[in-house]
Amino acid sequence: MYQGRKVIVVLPAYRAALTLERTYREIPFDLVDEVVLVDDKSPDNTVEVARALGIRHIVEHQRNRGYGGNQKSCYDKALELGGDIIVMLHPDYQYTPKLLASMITLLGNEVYPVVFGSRILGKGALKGGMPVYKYIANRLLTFFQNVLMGQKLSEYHTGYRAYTGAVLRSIDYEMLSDDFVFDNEIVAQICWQGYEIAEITCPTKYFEEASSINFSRSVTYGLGVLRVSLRYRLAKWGVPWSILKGR
Ligand SMILES: Nc1nc2c(ncn2[C@@H]2O[C@H](COP(=O)(O)OP(=O)(O)O)[C@@H](O)[C@H]2O)c(=O)[nH]1
Ligand SMILES: [Mg+2]
Repeated sequence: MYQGRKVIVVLPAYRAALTLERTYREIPFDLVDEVVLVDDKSPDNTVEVARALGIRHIVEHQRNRGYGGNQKSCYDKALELGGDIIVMLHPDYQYTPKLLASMITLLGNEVYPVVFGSRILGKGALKGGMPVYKYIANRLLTFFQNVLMGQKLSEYHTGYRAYTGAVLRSIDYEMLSDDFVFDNEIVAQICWQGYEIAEITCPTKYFEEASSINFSRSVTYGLGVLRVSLRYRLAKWGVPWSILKGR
């Protein structure tokens, strides 16, 4: 609990057996009430590791639905458990759980309803091993999207995000893609509702065991980001886009 609010960390998992334990052990359980792990039909023993760690809320997908589909199950479960502050933490240890307290505090004190851990604020992205092509694409896509959506984010592509339960209850995330572009479409829903997104500086970590979107799926994702930005701008000019209607 924080300031009387129920705090839930959701872990979207796929092939996370090698990194789940060190991610889980750094979660601040003085603040975090529940942990939800959704396994996306991992071919490794991710679920066994989760059980051995004593994670109480484990949801197992019967088929691999993808990163977006995984998140939908994460948020459904977190809202079902009455989450007021919901933080998505990738179980591949690419994002440090040590920033959870700062993200929870920002939401818990009602300063902002959404907060992202930005790998672009500060100078760590390339030093942390982000491939150069991803870094350049990140910068260009972010610039393009800021212009078209009238926003001023340092990046749209981080996987480290925290939302209040109220925000997630007000947007219809079920209708979004099951693929990686889910992370970009949900930003469009949030901005359309007028919620402000805070950003905190977050270290970048790329290493052997960590999972990372490959080149061809990055291209699909990048094209998806361009589509989201253009549809959002068109919606501002009156061309309706179904995902933008609230719940
Ligand atoms: N690659 C992949 N990751 C998935 C899938 N379902 C859930 N995930 C989880 O989604 C998160 C993001 O995926 P990842 O490959 O790490 O992409 P990254 O954001 O480029 O590092 C990780 O925590 C994965 O475990 C899936 O079908 N494929
Ligand atoms: Mg990753």
